[in-house]
Amino acid sequence: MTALAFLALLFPLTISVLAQETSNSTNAPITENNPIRVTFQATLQSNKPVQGQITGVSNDNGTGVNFNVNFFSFPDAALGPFLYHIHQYPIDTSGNCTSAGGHLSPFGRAETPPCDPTQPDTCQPGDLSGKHGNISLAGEASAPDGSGGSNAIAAAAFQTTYLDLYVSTDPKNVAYFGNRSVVIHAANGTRLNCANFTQQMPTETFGGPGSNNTTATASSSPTGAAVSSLEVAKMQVFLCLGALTLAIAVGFF
Ligand SMILES: *[C@@H]1O[C@H](CO)[C@@H](O)[C@H](O)[C@H]1NC(C)=O
Ligand SMILES: *[C@@H]1O[C@H](CO)[C@@H](O)[C@H](O)[C@H]1NC(C)=O
Ligand SMILES: *[C@@H]1O[C@H](CO)[C@@H](O)[C@H](O)[C@H]1NC(C)=O
Ligand SMILES: *[C@@H]1O[C@H](CO)[C@@H](O)[C@H](O)[C@H]1NC(C)=O
Ligand SMILES: *[C@@H]1O[C@H](CO)[C@@H](O)[C@H](O)[C@H]1NC(C)=O
Ligand SMILES: *[C@@H]1O[C@H](CO)[C@@H](O)[C@H](O)[C@H]1NC(C)=O
Ligand SMILES: *[C@@H]1O[C@H](CO)[C@@H](O)[C@H](O)[C@H]1NC(C)=O
Ligand SMILES: *[C@@H]1O[C@H](CO)[C@@H](O)[C@H](O)[C@H]1NC(C)=O
Ligand SMILES: *[C@@H]1O[C@H](CO)[C@@H](O)[C@H](O)[C@H]1NC(C)=O
Ligand SMILES: [Cu+2]
Repeated sequence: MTALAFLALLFPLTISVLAQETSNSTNAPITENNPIRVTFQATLQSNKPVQGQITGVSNDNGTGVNFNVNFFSFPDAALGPFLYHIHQYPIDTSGNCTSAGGHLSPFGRAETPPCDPTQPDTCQPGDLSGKHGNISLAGEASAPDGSGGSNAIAAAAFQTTYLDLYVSTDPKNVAYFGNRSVVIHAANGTRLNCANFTQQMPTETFGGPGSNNTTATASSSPTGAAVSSLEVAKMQVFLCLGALTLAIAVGFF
């Protein structure tokens, strides 16, 4: 009797331990040493419901990415609360949001259980609305993680800013989002609209090319974006040397 009760108690415990052991999911680390002020923006497609854009700029100290979210022209508040995520793949040329694949989740975190915003490192890095709040047009959206985000809901517009510590602007980081996409969903999961993230040149206020100050451009040059003429010159010299070596080798043998 007691043994049976004991076993009955033990059984679900064993299952849960087993489940934890077979899951490869690890918590997301805070991203550090992101190349600073590198900006990626995704602008929703004009021929689909919901308009606007989301912009991610790596933080000035290299830790995490500051997001500015600006969505409007929602079809119907009743289809909400709306969700949005960074998805794994870019959008295909036809704009079909299915092509985005699943959420950016480089550490094996599955869709369930739902993200607990008080433990954002346990969430999928791409689950931005899970970590920073759903889009509810009925009232003020919350920033449940206390990330200091400010939320203001106009009639049918959603605007928020927050620092996300788990995605990266560094292409060498598995949580890099610069070559991926954003998808906005109705509450039932339907993909309403989506867009590729594309890299933006640093703005004038950041002393980038817009400020016509070449000194500043060099220091804030985004990784892999522009190859300087010096770099091109170096490459040409390298190629010439290579050709020369080849010519000598062919001549000799
Ligand atoms: C765990 O990792 C193994 C080997 O890397 C893989 O075959 C398996 O599919 C992973 N399981 C989950 C739940 O991700
Ligand atoms: C970087 O700045 C953010 C606030 O913008 C702060 O939360 C974080 O702790 C800082 N990280 C480091 C390593 O200083
Ligand atoms: C998204 O990016 C991919 C890869 O760069 C490109 O092939 C595709 O056309 C883009 N999709 C849209 C809708 O712009
Ligand atoms: C988008 O792609 C999915 C999967 O390939 C397909 O089932 C669906 O019909 C496509 N939607 C459109 C509008 O082409
Ligand atoms: C995006 O970049 C990451 C990091 O460099 C890479 O692992 C991933 O394969 C890339 N994804 C696509 C769709 O190009
Ligand atoms: C966000 O919306 C989803 C889908 O409607 C829901 O499952 C989830 O509980 C909501 N999260 C919060 C914090 O309201
Ligand atoms: C979700 O809602 C949309 C809009 O009302 C509807 O067209 C679609 O069929 C629904 N999808 C599911 C899976 O319920
Ligand atoms: C570019 O530099 C010139 C000379 O320093 C200055 O007069 C001009 O206002 C600058 N333009 C911009 C867009 O900053
Ligand atoms: C250009 O930017 C650099 C670095 O921010 C600064 O030191 C320099 O004074 C600037 N030059 C001009 C002409 O504004
Ligand atoms: Cu999504």
